[in-house]
Amino acid sequence: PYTHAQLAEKVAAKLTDGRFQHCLRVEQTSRELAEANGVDPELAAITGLLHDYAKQRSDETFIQLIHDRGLDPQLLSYGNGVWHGVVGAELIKDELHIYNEDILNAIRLHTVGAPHMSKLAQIVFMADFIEPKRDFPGVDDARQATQRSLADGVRYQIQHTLDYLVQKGAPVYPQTLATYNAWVGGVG
Ligand code: DGI
Ligand code: FE
Ligand code: FE
Ligand code: FE
Repeated sequence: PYTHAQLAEKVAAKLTDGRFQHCLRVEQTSRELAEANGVDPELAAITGLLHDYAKQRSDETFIQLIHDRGLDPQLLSYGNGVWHGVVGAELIKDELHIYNEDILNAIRLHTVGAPHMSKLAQIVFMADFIEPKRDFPGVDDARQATQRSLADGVRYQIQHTLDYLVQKGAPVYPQTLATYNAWVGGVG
């Protein structure tokens, strides 16, 4: 297994400096949320560090992986926003030799969420949304909700994300809608 410094070096090599700094902030926020919520802080830190590892790969890379790994063909109708997590986990296995399914699942769903999310997955989902440099209308409400409970934070974020996608007229990945229905809509 790689040391933290080795992993950070591998992440940095695949990202712009700005995106790498975001990963370091998500790492730290994940560590703090883990401490507050009874999750292994080191596991959360590693997952936060790696969450956007695949963010800056080409569309062609993701399209090829969706075909080669037999992933959900509906993915082809979306783009980097959905792919870098759901498909990006394949690159973390291939290139970093990390096969811990708790880590991989949290990364797979860090953008779209899921009806059922582990505490680790909720932590990284929220850390990505509220890390210290995030600045959008509502971010302080999101931080407060997350302090109340991870579940309050998840509800806040998925409602915000669905609202944002609808305002833009962007296509909503079915799992994003399923997350909304499960956490906000009161279905299931
Ligand atoms: O990778 P980050 O920028 O740190 O943040 P992220 O992984 O949470 O979000 C990446 C993008 O994905 C964001 O611009 C919103 C977008 N997104 C999330 N759910 C959906 C989506 N885009 C589409 N088209 N459909 C979705 O369901
Ligand atoms: Fe991301
Ligand atoms: Fe996110
Ligand atoms: Fe991110």
